[in-house]
Amino acid sequence: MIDITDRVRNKDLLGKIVSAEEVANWIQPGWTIACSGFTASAYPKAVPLALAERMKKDPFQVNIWTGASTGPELDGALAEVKGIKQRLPYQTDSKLRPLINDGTVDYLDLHLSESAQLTRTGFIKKKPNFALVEACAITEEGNLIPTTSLGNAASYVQNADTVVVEVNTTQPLELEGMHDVYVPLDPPNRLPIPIVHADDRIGTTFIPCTPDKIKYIVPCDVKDHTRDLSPIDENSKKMAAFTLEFLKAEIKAGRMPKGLLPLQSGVGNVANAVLEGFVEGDMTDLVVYTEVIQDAMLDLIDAGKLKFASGTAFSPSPAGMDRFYKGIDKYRKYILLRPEEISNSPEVVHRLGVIAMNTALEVDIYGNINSTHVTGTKMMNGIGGSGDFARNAYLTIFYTPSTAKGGKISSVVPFCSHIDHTEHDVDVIISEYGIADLRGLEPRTRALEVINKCAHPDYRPMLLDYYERALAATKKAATPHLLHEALSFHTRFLETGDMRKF
Ligand code: 0RQ
Repeated sequence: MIDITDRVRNKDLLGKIVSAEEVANWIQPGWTIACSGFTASAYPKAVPLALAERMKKDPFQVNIWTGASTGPELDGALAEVKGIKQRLPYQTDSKLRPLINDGTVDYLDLHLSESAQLTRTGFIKKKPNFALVEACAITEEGNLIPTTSLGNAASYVQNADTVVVEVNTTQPLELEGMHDVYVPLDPPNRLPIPIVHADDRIGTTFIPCTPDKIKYIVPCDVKDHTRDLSPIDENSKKMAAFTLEFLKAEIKAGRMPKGLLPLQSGVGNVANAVLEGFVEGDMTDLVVYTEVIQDAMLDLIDAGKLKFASGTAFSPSPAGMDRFYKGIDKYRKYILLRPEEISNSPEVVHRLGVIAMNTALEVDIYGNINSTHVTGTKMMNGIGGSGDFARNAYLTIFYTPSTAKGGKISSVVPFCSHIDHTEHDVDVIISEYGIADLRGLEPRTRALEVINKCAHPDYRPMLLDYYERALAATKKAATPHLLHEALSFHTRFLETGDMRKF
């Protein structure tokens, strides 16, 4: 067995070290397991892999709560054996997604800032059967030193009577000190979260726990399964260039300080391109208040342009992870990981005046956003933190390439087939064709701005035709729509396989 004795600093706990198989055999059908992990960082690996092996011979299901998406050793392995019944609050797994869309998995798609409170206060289930948490080490007092993300781990440990710890020897002990763990009290006792700058520390460097809560300790030497970065595509480069141009104009207009306001960016191609744009750009003293810290933040630190990055997960590519571990003494001065309830806190996002930059599946001509459901019914990933930031940010930007599926789908439509973020929360929409700045515009002007600036030229005539007919039919109503026809772009695609055919 992997030797973790030096990482279990409370020697009375050494007798609780068992194999992952022993924990997997103890788990009962129908149990709820509240896991650490946010993106492919700091999720438990050894126990889920052993559980999936057991489920191959002895099929049953459990409920899995996490911080957000996880890696293949958890979501992927359990999805493969149809071992998940309930899943919350976010996922991105290609094996899990079809099971959510065929009724096998009950998926609760939650605002990430709210997921800990919903589980802590018993709205979803009184208590999980146990919390399963990856740690670097266990202290003398039984506290847990987290690894590459915090997610909901601290709340899950607080709420559970029983805790199983995976001590991961691939996670360097130098991670100790990079976390700031603060779990708010629940109403009516909640106090203001005292963060006024992205680098403020308000909590502990460990997840509070006690030796008696810890039932089992499992050694693990499986690395975080983070993903390689895909090369930045042309559309993303164009959207990144529009963003930089737009933000420079905001500085010039006196609406933002020279070093901007704290940045939040989603994950994926556009987010990477935008952050890489900052590496090339001339803005300095940048601050990040986000969920996921990615490769580009290391580039920004090395370029001397980033003052500080606060997030809940450190989730770079495998090469970025190696680079981080090699330079950890330097990078740790710039990076802090918080529970997602704090990294995504509406209160803090609002106070700091964050610039929120997230990607949509589709946008409609009035500025509503669909981030989650393909043609209105099939779950893609989930809302994640996009709503936490979009609703509360100082400036809310959504990105979308103008088309999807090789041009057969327009990502600018008359009416979104599902709405995650309403027009009231959206300031700016950017596609590879341009920037629709919707601030201060009433809906009829917004429609023309979105169509003319962001839609693909192939689809502009159809969208203008829809808008003009809606305007006439409603006698210039505040938000003109032909309701019977509003989703016609989607039904065209479903019937003919191409929105341009009807
Ligand atoms: O499908 O892979 O089958 O081809 O959607 O689209 O263009 O690869 O974009 O990877 O940036 O993901 C909104 C899903 C975008 C993501 C979403 C199809 C397209 C492709 C993916 P294929 P791309 P991205 C912080 C913030 C919500 C959570 C969030 C997301 C697939 O950004 O999950 O913002 N956001 N979190 O073909 C039908 C359309 C489509 C479409 C794209 N209009 N109709 N299919 N696709 N547009 C992170 C966290 O919260 C952790």
